[in-house]
Amino acid sequence: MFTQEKYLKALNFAAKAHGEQKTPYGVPYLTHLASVAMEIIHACEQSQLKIEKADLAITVALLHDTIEDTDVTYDDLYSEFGAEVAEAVEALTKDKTIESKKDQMALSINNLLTQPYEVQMVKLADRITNMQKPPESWDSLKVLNYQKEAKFILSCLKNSNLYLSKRLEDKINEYVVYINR
Ligand SMILES: [Mn+2]
Repeated sequence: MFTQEKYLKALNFAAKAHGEQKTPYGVPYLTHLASVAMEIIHACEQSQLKIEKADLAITVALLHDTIEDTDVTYDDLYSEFGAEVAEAVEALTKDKTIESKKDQMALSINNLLTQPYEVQMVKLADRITNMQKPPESWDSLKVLNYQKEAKFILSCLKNSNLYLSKRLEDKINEYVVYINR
């Protein structure tokens, strides 16, 4: 349903942009992007999303951290992938000039709510992917707050996709085992 050409264009762009960057688990950052894309591909199949919507969701999944974590700008994405993709990735980007992390997330969610469901889905898929075993360096409070934040994301974006909402709900429930470890 998704063309190889489009997938590879976004994957290669993300690979170059993230370069040597690693995940908190010490593996190349591309593994995070591939995991988010995997969640999105399953969701598109489960929900039988139209091909244009699936194309957008998968492209945005692969590019979703480029503005936030690399030198890539909105204009770069605009010229390579067009306005729809650039706006989607920008909405998925936290404004780090805002002091409080809570406000950064709230504003990003507000921006996402103006985006189509297939873009909101990427935020759910991102959090599903990030609800793995927390890094050893996190204390219980940080783990608890991460679970709370996931609940907030789910409550705001649950209408975007039933399958992903259920996936995230399950992940949030399973996460309890990490809170008092
Ligand atoms: Mn991410």
